[in-house]
Parts: sequence; structure tokens; C-alpha cells
Amino acid sequence: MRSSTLLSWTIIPACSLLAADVPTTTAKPTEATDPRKVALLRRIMTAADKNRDGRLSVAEFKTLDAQALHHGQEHFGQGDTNQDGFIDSDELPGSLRKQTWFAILSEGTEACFKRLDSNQDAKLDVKEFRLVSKMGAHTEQHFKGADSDKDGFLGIAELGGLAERKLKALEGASPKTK
Ligand SMILES: [Ca+2]
Ligand SMILES: [Ca+2]
Ligand SMILES: [Ca+2]
Repeated sequence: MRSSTLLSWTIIPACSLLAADVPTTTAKPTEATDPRKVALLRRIMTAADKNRDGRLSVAEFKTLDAQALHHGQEHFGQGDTNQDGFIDSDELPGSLRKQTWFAILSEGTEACFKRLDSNQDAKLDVKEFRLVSKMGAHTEQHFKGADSDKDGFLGIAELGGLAERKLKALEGASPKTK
């Protein structure tokens, strides 16, 4: 019983902090409890879930997929781990693994930029960008599309722009009840 006493010492303060809005019954991996990521995932779900049933159909998911035309169905299938024909919020992070914009936003643009800029010249060349790109053979094309001032490098704003654009376009397309 010593271990449970020890455990309660460490758990109780954390629970009392979280008790206000988080049910303590489900233990989730840290990815799902990071408030920034939770907020991001909620934002993505809200933007894509057009019929507001709390889950994504294939058509809804494809609006998130940068390679929807050729790989949307495949990405959806990989993401729908319980195979019920929908991506729910638990399946969302896994289903977005192949999305460059999601990789950048979930790490945080600034942290991601710093990590990629290995020669620390405050800009990313294609080689540095390749580390976060999920576009495979289309990486260079993707890079050029994000390089809005056409100087052959991505600044932090251009990297952030690439990531935000997808989400902003979605949010712009969805009717807001404000
Ligand atoms: Ca839906
Ligand atoms: Ca599912
Ligand atoms: Ca660099």
C-alpha cells in the first residue's frame, strides 16, 4: 500500500488543478492533454465538421487533406482506426499525421522553425524544410508555393502562413453562428 500512498501525493495536486473541467476517469496520453494541442484539434474539428455531428465523414476529412485527391481515401482509412466510417476526435491527430500544416501547428510554428533551421540563419532552405514536409516527391513544389516573396527561402511567417492557410480557408468556408 506504500505505493498507492506515494501515488496519491503526486496525483492529488494535479487533479485539484484539473478537476474544474477535465474528468479524471480517463487517462490520456500527454498529446491529448496538452492544452494547446487540445485547442488546435478542437479548432480543426469545428472547422471541418460541416454537419456538426462531432465526427468527420470522408468528404469532411478530405477538406483537411492536402493530398485529398490522390491520398484522401487512404489517409482516411488509416486514420479511422475503429473502422466505423468516421474520424472522431480521438482519431483526429493520428489521421492528420501526413499533413505538413498539422505537423507545424501541433509543434508550434516558432518551435518548429527553430528546430528545422539547423544552420540558424533565420530562414529555411528546401533541405531544412524537408524534415517537416510530408509531401514526399511534392516537397519542392510545396516549398515554392509557401515561399511567397520568392527568395528561395522560407521565413518564419511563410512557414506559419503555410500552416495557417489550410485552417483559415476552412474556417472562412464554414458558416459561423456568431
Ligand atoms: Ca461531420
Ligand atoms: Ca472512426
Ligand atoms: Ca536555415
